[in-house]
Amino acid sequence: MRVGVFGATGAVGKELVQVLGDRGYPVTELRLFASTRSAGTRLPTPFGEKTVEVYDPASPPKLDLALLAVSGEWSKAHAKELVAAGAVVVDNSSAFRLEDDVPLVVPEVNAAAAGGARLIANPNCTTAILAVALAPLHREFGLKRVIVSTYQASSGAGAEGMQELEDGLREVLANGGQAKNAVFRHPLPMNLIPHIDSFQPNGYTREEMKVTWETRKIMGLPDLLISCTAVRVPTLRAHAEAVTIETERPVTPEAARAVLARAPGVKLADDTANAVYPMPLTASGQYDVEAGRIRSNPVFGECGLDFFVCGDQLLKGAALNAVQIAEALPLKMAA
Ligand code: 2RA
Repeated sequence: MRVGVFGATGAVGKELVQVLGDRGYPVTELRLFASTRSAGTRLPTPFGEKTVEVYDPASPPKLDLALLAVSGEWSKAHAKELVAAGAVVVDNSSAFRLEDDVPLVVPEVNAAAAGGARLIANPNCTTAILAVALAPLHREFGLKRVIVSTYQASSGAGAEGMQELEDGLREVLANGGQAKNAVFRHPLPMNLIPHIDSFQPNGYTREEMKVTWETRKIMGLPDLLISCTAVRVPTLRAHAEAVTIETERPVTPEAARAVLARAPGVKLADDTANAVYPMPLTASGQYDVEAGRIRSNPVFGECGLDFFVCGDQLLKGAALNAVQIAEALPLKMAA
């Protein structure tokens, strides 16, 4: 496959290249695209050293697969051009996620939705991490209500967000006072920020509403009652989520554990006697989403369950999911 990675120098772009290599994706030619600032940079990749190029809309490259880790505006402007030039496009941005004719895919949940589509949307990281654990529970017990609180790492704001956290921590530890902030709305070190993306008229942030809108679409449950509080926390690259569900049918922690233990993409981390539970430190760098702290929720009685999940935001939340989508497609090399 002739593969192009767009936004190749960003946090997700770099992971895309690495995941393609790690999973042995059949790449015959890899092209890296980024902004003019990075043009000409030579980057080591699992497919040899590559030179970063600038995309020219006047002559789109001949690709079989284009993986986009760029802004929504860029995707809106150029994704369909790439499709017209012969590529299947997997887009990480929010540009097309809610369009009826664009599948929004988490392969463990709805791989078939990709069908023969030539433009496929990759969900928001928080949604993808949640969906791999919610879907098997829904299949077994039926979901009625879902309440989520997130603990989202700095990587959700890209390489700049991670850098701002690292610089800020160093500054605060060395000199005290407050860290500077430009990427985040407030300093992140020693802080939590319950504000990710813009506030909506209903009082939720767009990040919170993405969890609602996208989970409904991926799971094919347009009326699912689901609410989210999204919080940025000073961790580097794994998002954690505390989840409460009310189910249609009775659920026990043992039964939920058994379901999650065999769910693809999930790793059970639920041994409280030995202090084993999902954490950013253990989930970072892993493909699977950790699930644990599974217990009955007394508010919803025999149909109530609480649990905690944690997944690498740059992998299952972005690059890994995009490559899994590509793997699930019936892709053929263009002539
Ligand atoms: C965040 N979900 O964590 C966003 C990134 N896609 O900021």
